[in-house]
Amino acid sequence: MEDTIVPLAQATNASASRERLTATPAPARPCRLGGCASADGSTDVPAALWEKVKRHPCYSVEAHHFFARMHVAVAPRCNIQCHYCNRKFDCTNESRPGVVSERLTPEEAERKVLAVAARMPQLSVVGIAGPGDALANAAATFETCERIAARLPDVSLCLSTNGLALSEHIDAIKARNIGHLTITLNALDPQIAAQIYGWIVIDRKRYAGVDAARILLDRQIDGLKAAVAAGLLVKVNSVLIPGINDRHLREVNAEVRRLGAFLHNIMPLISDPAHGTYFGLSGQRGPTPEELRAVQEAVSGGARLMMHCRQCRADAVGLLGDDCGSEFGRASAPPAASDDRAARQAYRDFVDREQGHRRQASAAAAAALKRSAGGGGTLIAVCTKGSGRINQHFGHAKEFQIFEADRSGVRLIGHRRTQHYCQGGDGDDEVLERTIKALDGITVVLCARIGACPKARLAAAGIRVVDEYAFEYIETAVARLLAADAATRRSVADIA
Ligand code: CLF
Ligand code: SF4
Repeated sequence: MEDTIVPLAQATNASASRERLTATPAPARPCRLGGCASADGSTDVPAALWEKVKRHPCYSVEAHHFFARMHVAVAPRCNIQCHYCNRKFDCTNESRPGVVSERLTPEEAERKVLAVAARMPQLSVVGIAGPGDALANAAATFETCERIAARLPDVSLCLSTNGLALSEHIDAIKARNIGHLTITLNALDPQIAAQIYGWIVIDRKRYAGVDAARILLDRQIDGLKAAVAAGLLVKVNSVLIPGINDRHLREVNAEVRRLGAFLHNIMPLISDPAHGTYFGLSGQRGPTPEELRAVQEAVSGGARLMMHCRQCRADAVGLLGDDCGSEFGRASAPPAASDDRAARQAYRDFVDREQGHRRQASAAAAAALKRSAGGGGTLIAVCTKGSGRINQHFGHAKEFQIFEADRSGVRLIGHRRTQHYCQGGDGDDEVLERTIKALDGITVVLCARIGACPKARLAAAGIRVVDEYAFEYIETAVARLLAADAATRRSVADIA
């Protein structure tokens, strides 16, 4: 737990030491990908919308450095069959494959949420994302939302759905003050959709083929329109499936924008025969990171893109990318007495101050990069456990956040997974080799600390690891690094 979350007291002290900085918002940075999930926070979305996203780690890149979400797995059934899903595994729409540890009743979900809230002041959102479809389990979903709203009114509620049953539940969603909704929309064309879905069920009747696809798409679009009209903040997820919908997603993105969704999340298909899915067993592969990036670039200028999705489990808990769900279960019990609402408010006050400081640092970094960065983008991998800082040892990283830096600024463009290299004080060579592969194309790794051996091994693979900027803001560190490199190049040129 200590590794995943900045303790409140520590975070507050860190903030106090930086009180001399003022909370000046940074100017919006241009982004080649057309705006990335409210990358700059309060400056790149209208004020009313910012209030709705500023503590949602999926809807705001900035929020994802600070705030945690948790999923409660109260929705086991599904009303459609996606070719990338096996019922024994998490909903691929909103999770990475992996069996949900346990399914919960609404009552169990309430207890688990209270237990997490008591230990995690960063908790800001509770979502229902499977393992089936939230609205194919409407009674359990809504009872869970009611229970959580009654106990934790300051925590937001979020649902994920395939959209088949959405229109009929819009009023119920609104009535329960569920403000954020994700709809998975993989295609607009029924011929393409028919290659993605096996069947759908409506009123106990099963449909298949293009007919099923047409019904599903009509309902998804109707639901999306109704959700937007009802004032919900809608995110659309699309699974990128090479050879099936890769060329089509530009059209989907344009429609997502036209229909008024806030965000479009293009996620890579996760396909593995071991998961027992239709795609996994039929050899349908997922996209490479380059293919995903190419599609994201191709939709540039359309709907705002989410670039920091972790395709999390249907029972995930914690900051995105740092799941601590295994620490909580059905048996987790909230403490007898806990003033966790006050702790959440104190943490939110800290984050408000910290984000102000961070925006100011980002603005200074962007100005510095205009002077020092080259024209081409530099890809930098960062070890972080949150707060937008370089605050994790290389050997403790389970993922690297990937940033691109050029004259227009520093942008989060994704993440790459790895495993803990450091195993009880010793490094695992096999893990290091896999990590080097995962860092393909990365120029520099920024971390809080690294040992001499792994540093040398990475250097031999052409990857520089820098730990001089430990605990600095990521943007500040990147700007200082590139400025130092530019100064070195100038000195070398002078000598030559
Ligand atoms: Fe959960 Fe989804 Fe709500 Fe977030 S996840 S229901 S919107 S609270 Fe987030 Fe996870 Fe990606 Fe989903 S990182 S899979 S987008
Ligand atoms: Fe699986 Fe989710 Fe698709 Fe249902 S909607 S089949 S649970 S991926």
